[in-house]
Amino acid sequence: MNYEFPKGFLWGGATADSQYEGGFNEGGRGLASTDFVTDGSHTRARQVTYKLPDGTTSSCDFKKGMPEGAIGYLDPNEYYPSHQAVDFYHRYKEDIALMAEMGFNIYRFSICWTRIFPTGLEDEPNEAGLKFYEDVVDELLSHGMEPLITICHDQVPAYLADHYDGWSSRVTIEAYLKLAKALFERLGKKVKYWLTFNELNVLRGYAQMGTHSIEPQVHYQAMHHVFVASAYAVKMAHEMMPGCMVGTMYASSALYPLTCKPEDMMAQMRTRRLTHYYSDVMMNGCYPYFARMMWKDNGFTIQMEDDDEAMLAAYPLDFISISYYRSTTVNKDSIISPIGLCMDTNPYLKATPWGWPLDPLGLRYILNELYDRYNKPIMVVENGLGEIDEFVNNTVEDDYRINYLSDHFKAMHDAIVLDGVNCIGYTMWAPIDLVSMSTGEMKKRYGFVYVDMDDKGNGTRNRYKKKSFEWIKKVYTTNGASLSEE
Ligand code: BGP
Repeated sequence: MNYEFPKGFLWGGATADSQYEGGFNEGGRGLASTDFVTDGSHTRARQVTYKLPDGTTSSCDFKKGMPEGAIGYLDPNEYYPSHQAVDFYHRYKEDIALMAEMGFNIYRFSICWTRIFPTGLEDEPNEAGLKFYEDVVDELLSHGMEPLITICHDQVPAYLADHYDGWSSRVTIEAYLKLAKALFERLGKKVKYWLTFNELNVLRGYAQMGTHSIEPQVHYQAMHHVFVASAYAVKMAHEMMPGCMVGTMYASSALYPLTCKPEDMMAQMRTRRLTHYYSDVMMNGCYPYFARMMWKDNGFTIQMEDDDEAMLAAYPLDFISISYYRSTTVNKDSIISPIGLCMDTNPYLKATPWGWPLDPLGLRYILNELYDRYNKPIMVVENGLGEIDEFVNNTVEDDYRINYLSDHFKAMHDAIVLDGVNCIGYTMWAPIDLVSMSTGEMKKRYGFVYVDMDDKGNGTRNRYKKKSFEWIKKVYTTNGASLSEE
């Protein structure tokens, strides 16, 4: 089989500021909600630490809410991985050179909101923050790489979370649009591809949404504000940067019924709708009919302003982007979170040490499912294998990573070439080892490049090429053709 991809296919990697960048108190940067999130482990969830109005301190799961009036708090006895992360802030030139060496023609990174607006409410952007990202963009362009920018990756300025309850408030819409405008003004001539949000369908709680409550009523109202903010950002982007492409990213595990029992099929359909809820609004420009049924059945009231629905209709996204790591099963007795998440495994599939089922064909499945539904270009902007690497003789023999990616690339190729899906690019998560989002661990590694750092942030943070480095270089520089020999 010839696995060469269509000419012009974009190949690269993806990272997020809170897991990669560090420099949390440099360049005038303000505190972000993610700066209060501690490390975790297989058994202990990551915690966000906070202070109550009476001065006492406590913590809770980072995806949960925290008591009303509580504010983010840095405990000197805790380790907060976002503060230094793996130090892209000081090492971006070295990292971008490594990416170029691997043959990337695109690199996806996210903006730390509080580098540009330290509280979210300033009238003018922070020059040092804008300059940092402009330097990153210039460095990419000098190596022939397209920047793909995620405007907001799972965070809000801590000030907006503490004083306005984050996305519960329309103040956060205004603050977000100020951020978008500052970025479009400064980088618009150099950057064509933009994502308004990351994994928007699974955002939750204080760390990601800035909300103190995770009650579904609060969540769905906050999400309405996110949808509206995204629509206004699309409008602004089209006006300020003609020819640009704006998308949003959705966490897109394939979802299978556990059996063909009609009850399991119904459970699959119902659960799937809770995910499509988010992408339908932004791709089709209106809430799907089942959204209104869901609000009614649960007694939710979504407050809208007069123009909101017209904005959603007028400014749908130009393309859809997804993360794909795993598939999931569901049955009539599955526990489904209020936002539609189900994490059941699959008896036919092996899983990673973190229990994520390995399912390359699921990528072909989801690409078809989304292209059938929206018929707009798709980009896979996250996919990769989190594994425990053994660092020996300054390298890692990571054949498991090569096998995982090879299988997923072939499935993506088949979706494009055999099924006709218009998938235009792929950015692998994460080309250089960084901190895990779900656990805050360093030992859950994804990269082609090993970073000398442990779960508590100890280490030189020096970079070392793994075996997969040369392999990916061959895949990317032959536009997939080298896969034909495997
Ligand atoms: C997605 C996030 C990323 C990233 C990835 C891998 O949910 O968008 O930020 O971290 O998952 O997950 P983890 O780091 O938990 O292994």
